[in-house]
Amino acid sequence: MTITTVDATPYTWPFDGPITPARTALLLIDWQTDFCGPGGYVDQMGYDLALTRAGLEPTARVLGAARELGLTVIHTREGHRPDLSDLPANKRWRSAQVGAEIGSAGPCGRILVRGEPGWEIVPEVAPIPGEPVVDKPGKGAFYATDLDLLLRGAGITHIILTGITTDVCVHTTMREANDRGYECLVLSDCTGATERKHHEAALSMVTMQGGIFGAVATSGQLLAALGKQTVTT
Ligand code: C5J
Repeated sequence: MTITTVDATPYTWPFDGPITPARTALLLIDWQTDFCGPGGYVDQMGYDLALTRAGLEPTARVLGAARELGLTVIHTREGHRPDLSDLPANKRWRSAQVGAEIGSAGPCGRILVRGEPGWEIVPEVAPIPGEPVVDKPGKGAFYATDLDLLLRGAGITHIILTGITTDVCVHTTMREANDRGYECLVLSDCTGATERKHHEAALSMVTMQGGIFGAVATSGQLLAALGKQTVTT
């Protein structure tokens, strides 16, 4: 099996030659019931869950390949302490305006509160023992977390991003990672947003100015580069 580069947009990823599994992490961002499950935060706001669930199946395939090849796998969860002491007042107020106040009781327990059923990662892409789970109070996975320490400690220089939502937590995390010098690839079919136009715009933004935040590819393009399947776009 040969591991090679990814036929990504706007450049062949990574910029510095074939993928090196020992230096590459797969990031699974906020695959929580609150963002893609019935009764969760996104559902309570009235969005179409099909859009945020669409990336689950391809992400599960990529996760399987990453585990087989020994890539570092890291999961994240957005959520707040039960006493809400880490919840900014404006974030709480805004969520209340759309009928899904963070910390209030919903069908999946208290919305976006750590330890509640809605905050859990969905079974399709659930972590297995040994895979770190980073809990974050904000949108970016680097802010107020030890993600950077985990990555640098493991010798990671390259990050492949999946998760939800494309335009919020995935984009913020990709920007944070890019500013820290990580070489990033986002998988277009392993993400999703509450509105399709925002998903598309977010991916398009990554590719501007020569790949201002990194590159975009499909899971099929990545799996082909990893020697795991023939390319499908
Ligand atoms: C949002 C997230 N969309 N995980 N969070 O509020 O993207």
